[in-house]
Amino acid sequence: MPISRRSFMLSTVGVAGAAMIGAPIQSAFAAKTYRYKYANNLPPSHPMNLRAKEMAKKIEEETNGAFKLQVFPSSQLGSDTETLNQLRSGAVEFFTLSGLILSTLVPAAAISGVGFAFPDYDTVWKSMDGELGSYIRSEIERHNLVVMEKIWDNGFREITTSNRPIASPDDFRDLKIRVPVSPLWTSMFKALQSSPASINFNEVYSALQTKVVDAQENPLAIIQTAKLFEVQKYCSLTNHMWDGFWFLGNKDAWHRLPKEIQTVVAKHINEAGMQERVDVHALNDELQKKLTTEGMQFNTPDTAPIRAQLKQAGFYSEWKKNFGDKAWAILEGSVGSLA
Ligand code: X2X
Repeated sequence: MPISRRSFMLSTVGVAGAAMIGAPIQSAFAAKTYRYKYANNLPPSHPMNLRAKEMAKKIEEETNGAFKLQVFPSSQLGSDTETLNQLRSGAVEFFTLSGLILSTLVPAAAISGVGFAFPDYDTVWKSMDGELGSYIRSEIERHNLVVMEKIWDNGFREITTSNRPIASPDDFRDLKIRVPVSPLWTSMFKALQSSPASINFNEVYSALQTKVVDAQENPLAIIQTAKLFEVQKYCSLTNHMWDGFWFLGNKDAWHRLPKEIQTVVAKHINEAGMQERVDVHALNDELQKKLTTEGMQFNTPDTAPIRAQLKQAGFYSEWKKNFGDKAWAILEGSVGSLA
């Protein structure tokens, strides 16, 4: 770095200002108080919100109260579709959103959700903290949003239903399944010959309860914390897709913050994300037992014929075309050959 702010200050403020130099960060923080909103779609008890609350406290402490982050869980400010609009307009400053739903604005962001792309968590983090993640982040930035470096974990997704376990490709046929609002999700379940319905997460519980749909798919941490086990009977461990939440920021709101505050905020958001990954992974590993005592019946289908059905239906070739050769090469370079 040629001339840092601090050395610039040192060279210009002279002796009179030297007393301030020991605490340049505090003085920058004291100038103004920033109150920002962070919205997400998950229940308060999900690790995302537990870690976010901790993180907000640490940021406020480290900025001497200059930055206050208020966390709004459970889609309190609106559905994902609405909150994405609020983020773009600046009504909400931060929002965590699945890359697949974000793809309604940033098409490339869906690429991490290609069916069965990731064999395990090691591959997920190597890819998302590596070349694949940086490619997606650069696409997000091109659409005038700020995105933090570390993606937060949602997890590997499993299928729950009220009427039958999913054991073979035939069980997908005509299944009325809720999917998030995202072309890739709809396309994948159509390729499996289901009848997918696009529904925002804040309406999933009631859609299942009133039998608008018979099925949904989510990681166990969500099936537990959102109490979906109350309105679903079977859980089939398909791991058909890994999903994560990009921590997004409104660009103007971000650039209004002094550099010193940006640094503290980004540091704690990324650290909280790393801890949330550990929490979610542990929960997804241990929740099967608990959900069984809640009455859910589990099965583990062979996924090879399900993948074969996706291939045969042209799912991979269609999405390779949609994402383009360059993006697809980054994906396959990260996870191995898909089609
Ligand atoms: O909507 C969902 O199913 C959820 C909570 O997993 C996402 O945000 C993608």
